[in-house]
Amino acid sequence: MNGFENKLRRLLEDHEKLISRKNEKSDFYNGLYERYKYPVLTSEHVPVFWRFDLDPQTNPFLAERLGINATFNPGAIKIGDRYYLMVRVEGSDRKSFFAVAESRSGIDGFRFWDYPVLLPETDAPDVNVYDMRLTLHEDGWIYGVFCVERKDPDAPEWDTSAAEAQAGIARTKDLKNWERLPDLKTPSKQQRNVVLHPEFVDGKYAFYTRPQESFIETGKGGGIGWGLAEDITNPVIHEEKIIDERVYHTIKESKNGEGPPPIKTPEGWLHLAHGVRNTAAGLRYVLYLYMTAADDPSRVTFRPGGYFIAPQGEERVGDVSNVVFSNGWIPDDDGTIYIYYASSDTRIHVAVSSVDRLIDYVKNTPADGLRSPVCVKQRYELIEKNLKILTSQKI
Ligand code: M1P
Repeated sequence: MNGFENKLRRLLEDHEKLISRKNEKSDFYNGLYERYKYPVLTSEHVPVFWRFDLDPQTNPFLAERLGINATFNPGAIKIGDRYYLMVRVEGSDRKSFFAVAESRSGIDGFRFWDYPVLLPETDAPDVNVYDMRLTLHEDGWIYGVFCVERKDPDAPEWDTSAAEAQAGIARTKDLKNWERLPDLKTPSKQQRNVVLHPEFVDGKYAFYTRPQESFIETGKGGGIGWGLAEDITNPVIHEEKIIDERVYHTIKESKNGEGPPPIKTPEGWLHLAHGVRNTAAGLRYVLYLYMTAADDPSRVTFRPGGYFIAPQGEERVGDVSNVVFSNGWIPDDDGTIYIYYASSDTRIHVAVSSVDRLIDYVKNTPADGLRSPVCVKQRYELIEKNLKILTSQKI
């Protein structure tokens, strides 16, 4: 066997070992969810045949030809007994695209399908597409709502980084064949983190939005918005109202955004979102939960204070450090919830919880006190109660 074949065999064996590795619960404990030891997907999980030219005639050094930089921010859905992630795969050329990875367990064994998604375009060419939210809508379609980025047409010629973000929409029945619909039109100049609600509201398609004035900063805009569109094939939101605003000195002081589509529970709609604050070391992204009314998904009923998941250990480091972001979770028939979150725009993890635990969390976690003295009072109440318990039990 020559050197080329040896190297190729080694590459394929190492790759197979990685994707067939069993995941294990980590030692982390907070009673809310279990973290897992290994990321469910990294750039190394991407098939060897997406990266290398395997022909010794055209690639005698078996060199990587099309590198992969990261796998992150997946949409998620369960169909039959399989768990699917719609992964944001970013090439070493910085362009993102979507690819489906499939698993039988939801916590490990995710394998990419042979080809990434071939996403049709509108008349305005896509420059970059990312962060698809998958919604199984009651109209029978699976919708993918994602961010589509193009150069800002209002930017001066010399400014080669000014971008405009809008919500792209496509739909499918099988995650393979996609129909592209027009981009969502809203009163805002830019949109990111747009999510389609799974049910009709007043007979209309309901969207969570995130209006923003510029590409990075939300400016005077921001907050998680809400709007209705009559026709999904010509999606226009005329009125956008903010249902979860940015708040001074909280985890969502700079900006926030809806995560995956909310989950319907007996107590209302359970929402996962990200909150962003600024620090001397740059922006810090964490995840938080909130709940809205069963009969009105735009009316917030519970707003637990603080974050639900924050980056830890290796999660804190990556292309955009100190970030956790989620746009995919899967509620299983037995009440288990698989929360897929990416760390530092680099890799994908899973945290496992349940509907019951998350309802308990949103209902019983005190709301943010907004001021230190109020927060100390909250903690005093907890300590006093606990000391009585500990003393009486003589623990
Ligand atoms: O880099 C962190 C995240 O930044 C953006 O989120 P937001 O629009 O809330 O700032 C997104 O581009 C997201 O993909 C990215 O993970």
